Amino acid sequence: MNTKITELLGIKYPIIQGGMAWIAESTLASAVSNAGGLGLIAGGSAPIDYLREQIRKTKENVNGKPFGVNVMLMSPNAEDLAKLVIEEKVPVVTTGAGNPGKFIESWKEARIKVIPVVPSVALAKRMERMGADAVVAEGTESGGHIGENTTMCLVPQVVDGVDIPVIAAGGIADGRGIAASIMLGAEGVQVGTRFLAAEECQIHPTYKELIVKAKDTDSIVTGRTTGHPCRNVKTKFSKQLASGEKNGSITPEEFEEITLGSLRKAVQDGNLDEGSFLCGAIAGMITEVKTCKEIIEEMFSQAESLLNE
Ligand code: TUI
Repeated sequence: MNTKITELLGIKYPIIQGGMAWIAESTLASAVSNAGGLGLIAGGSAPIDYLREQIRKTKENVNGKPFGVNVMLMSPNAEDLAKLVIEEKVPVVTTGAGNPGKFIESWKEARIKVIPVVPSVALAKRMERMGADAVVAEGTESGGHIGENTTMCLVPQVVDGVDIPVIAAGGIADGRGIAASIMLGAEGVQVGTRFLAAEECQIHPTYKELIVKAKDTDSIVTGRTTGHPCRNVKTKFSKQLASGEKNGSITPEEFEEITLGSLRKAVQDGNLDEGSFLCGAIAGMITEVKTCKEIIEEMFSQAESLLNE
């Protein structure tokens, strides 16, 4: 499938992997890039030396194929990572959880393709004016930190609002989601949750099992009281957080304290009592662990037959 995104990024399939903090490291990123998509290393709030090593490992693994780094703008390391991607000549940068405006000029000077993730038309327009090459329009179906608008409503409005290519994200895990995104005017998709259940994804087995066993109603949003809503798998822990926020027994400050480090506890320890297992609302549709190559090829073979009907 050739689109403006395959052309812009020099990839076979118009699919980029979500920049999942603590999760998206060189093994997953390399597998996605080697399968013809764009694999990403997530900066999250990881130390710079660790990220430099992950970038170098990925370069070795992908044999000249493109890959990217996601800069999470709320991280205290965002400034240092913004410099590191230039030093390391990373081909593509995506950003999340903020406005990357102040970094765009230096990234463009370094010939980096810049693709901010946006939750609104206003921010998409601002990013276009500042020189972004494309945007990811991410609906509230996504995992992790989310905006309010849905993929179905947000994507066509962003498509109408900007001239740069738009990548759809949030709730996409099979070929139907890709075909629908193309119908909404997107030139590609960003997929996170489906890759949680990839063989190459290095998360704790308990995390993968939660994704594979999830039903349609098994995601829940916590953190609304803090201003940073986050979609996760429904567990006893996340349900207690959500109900504590609702009835006022957990203050926003207490919420921040309880959830500090909770993503690491999920990803590395599979800790069901204190871990935040971030996932998108589409987790219920995912029932099998497969390789990235199988996932991507199946998604596009289904999408192409639907689009050619
Ligand atoms: O960033 C994400 N998803 C994430 S980041 C993350 S780590 C984190 N954990 C807890 C709280 C906050 C972060 C886990 N998942 N997706 C992209 C995304 N970007 N979603 C929403 C936004 C966003 C929000 C506001 C982008 C820009 C923005 O701009 C506000 C402004 O400054 O104009």
